[in-house]
Amino acid sequence: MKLDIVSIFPEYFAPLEVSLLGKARRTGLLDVRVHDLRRWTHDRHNTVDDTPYGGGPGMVMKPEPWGEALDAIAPPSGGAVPRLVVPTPSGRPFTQVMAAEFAAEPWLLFACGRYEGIDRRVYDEAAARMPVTEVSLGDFVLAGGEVAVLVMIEAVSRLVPGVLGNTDSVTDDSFAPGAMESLLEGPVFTKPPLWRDRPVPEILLSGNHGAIARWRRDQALRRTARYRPDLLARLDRAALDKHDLATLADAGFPVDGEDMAD
Ligand code: 6GU
Repeated sequence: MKLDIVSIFPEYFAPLEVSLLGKARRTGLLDVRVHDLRRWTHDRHNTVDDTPYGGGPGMVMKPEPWGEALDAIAPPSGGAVPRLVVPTPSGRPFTQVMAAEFAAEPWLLFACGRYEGIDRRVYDEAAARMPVTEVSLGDFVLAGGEVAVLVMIEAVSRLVPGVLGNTDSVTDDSFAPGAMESLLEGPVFTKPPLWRDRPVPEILLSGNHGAIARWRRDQALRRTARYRPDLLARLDRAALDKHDLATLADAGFPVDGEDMAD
């Protein structure tokens, strides 16, 4: 998978040399290129921003350097086109589903805005020749898109086949498609079985895999009820058995039975 990143702070991306992602780059699974936007400026001060038309606070990123950057990285006459991903608090929410969709793409181009954002015409022109997705990490404001891009690249890369050592370690994740789709993962334990007078839950030592799966699902349901009641509303009722319904009712979130009319 090809990943291009354009930023006025290329140093932000040093962590992509480390750990899982560093290894995936060295083995050729990920081809990451970081570009300094100022390379596509032509004035003495390498200006990338200007005051907003219509007034208001802050500065807006000028269209010219961005236009040249996108043309250089993804030439208009070239065959393949990347998906342009722009981090912004006013974008669509980034989710595990979106991460999986991005992981299936051959080429992503991340455009890191700073200040109040990038001149809108850059998006409009890019959208005429490549897919463009504006993405938000949540309801808070970062000073720039760089850290958001690091977050997205980590979430996407671990879904690229071969990047994680153990391929099934993603299937139990919170938000993983399947049984955990709308559930938060519960607690985990390892040796020793007794630590500072605190035992590991006995069921996990029982060797009864059915009972362990049931216990883990209960923990996930309870944790989701506590921290993310909004996710419970998304649970597929048909996928809830009697035990799930009892667990949720006990956690204070009774779910209507199928016999109840909506
Ligand atoms: Cl993706 N970018 C910025 N600058 N701020 C954010 C964000 C992204 N997501 C939440 N806040």
